[in-house]
Amino acid sequence: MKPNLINGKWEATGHGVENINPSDIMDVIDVYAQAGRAETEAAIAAAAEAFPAWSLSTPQQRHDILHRAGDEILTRCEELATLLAREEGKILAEARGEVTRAGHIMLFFAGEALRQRGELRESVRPGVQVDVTREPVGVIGVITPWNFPIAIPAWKIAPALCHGNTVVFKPAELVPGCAWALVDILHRAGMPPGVLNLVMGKGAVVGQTMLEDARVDAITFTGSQVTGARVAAASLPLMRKVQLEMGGKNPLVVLDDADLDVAVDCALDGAFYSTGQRCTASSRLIVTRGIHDRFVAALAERVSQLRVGPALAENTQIGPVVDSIQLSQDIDYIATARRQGGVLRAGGDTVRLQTEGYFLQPALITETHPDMQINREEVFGPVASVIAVEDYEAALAMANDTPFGLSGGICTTSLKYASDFKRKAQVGMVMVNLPTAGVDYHVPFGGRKASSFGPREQGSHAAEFFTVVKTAYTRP
Ligand code: UN1
Repeated sequence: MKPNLINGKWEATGHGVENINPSDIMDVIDVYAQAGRAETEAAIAAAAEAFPAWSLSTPQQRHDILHRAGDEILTRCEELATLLAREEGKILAEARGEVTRAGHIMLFFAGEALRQRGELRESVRPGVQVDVTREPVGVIGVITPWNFPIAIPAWKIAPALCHGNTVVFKPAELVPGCAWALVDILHRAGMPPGVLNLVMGKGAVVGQTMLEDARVDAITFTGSQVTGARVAAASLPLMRKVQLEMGGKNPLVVLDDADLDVAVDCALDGAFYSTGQRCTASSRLIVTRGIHDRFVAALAERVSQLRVGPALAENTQIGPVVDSIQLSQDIDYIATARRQGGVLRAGGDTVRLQTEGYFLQPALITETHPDMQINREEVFGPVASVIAVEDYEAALAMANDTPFGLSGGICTTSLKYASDFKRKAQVGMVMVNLPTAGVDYHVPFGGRKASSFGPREQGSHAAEFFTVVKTAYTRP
């Protein structure tokens, strides 16, 4: 059984749960310890106790640990990618990309530890100096989703540690393998006891304990809107900082003047790669009339040719859906879309293979209206819908007609429309002639409206959440 890490010790307390491969449900990857309330409280206490010393550790010490961890992740890329593909279902090529991203994130924040910035200001009063510095926040609760099992934990834990905070990390129940590997790597890279704690287990137990404990100074969360709202509600009475990354219903606008091949490639990647299980997925394809039929025909052709298969098979393009609950949800969304008048132009059926897994042929649904369920709610699967519109103005209005605001894209050869869309799309990230998903690791990540709450993740902007500002006045 793989244990939890509490106060620098591996603790295999409580019972264990099996980690199952969604490409082959007979394949048990390993058994992982489940923390209860007592273990979670011990982890929080350890993080609180470790904070004063770690907050005063030198940038060199933090740099060296994160650098060693980044190097190890990159050196073990193939092995970690195999684990990721096996436990989450992302295909091997995508898993390699994600592991590499996690390694690069560690190295970026290793460097960031050495790039601490402050400001020296002249006071408005004579003889007084003012300096503005950033200090760590304290104990950070890190709650991560299953869809990026190593990259999202890396992009929350690395900045937390880099800026001098201590961490209590609760990974998603479906993907403890990558979480355990990441914590093991950081632990051996030299984390002092208590600075990084791993508590695998149920949201209702581990997550709930973290929410209730006032010693947790800040929580960074990626997951569903419902859980995000719970994190916010529990944190407000404690005046706790929160950073929430939740769903998306991301538009990809395709205009008449788009390069058809570019538009089809963007839609295929953005909507269906990673089995559509990305909060940045292009799930609403908003297409102007002049290109609509050509675009739909070309995309439907490509979608029906996508090779669905086991994540570890080298020629697979689309891996399985993560579990049976998600699969039946995806199927329900497709059925409701058809009942409400959508036309299933490609895919949408489950796929039987040699191994039993959660395989679904990606689905393209056309002739949809903006008020249909498929265009309002996040599916989080390989399902995309097409909405036909008259012109650019209608496309922009449609793109913004959603409670979400994470990413948005436009395919066009017009500088005028591209510039206008970049300015007016109500999203945190906007892409021109690129898929709405697949982001860089060194620049801010996040959205608006119901998609995100709190400061941005990633890059130098991560300091906003993982530090607090201090203004010091001195009369020498
Ligand atoms: C990406 O599109 O490269 O949960 C990353 C998610 C996002 C990460 C998307 N937080 O899907």
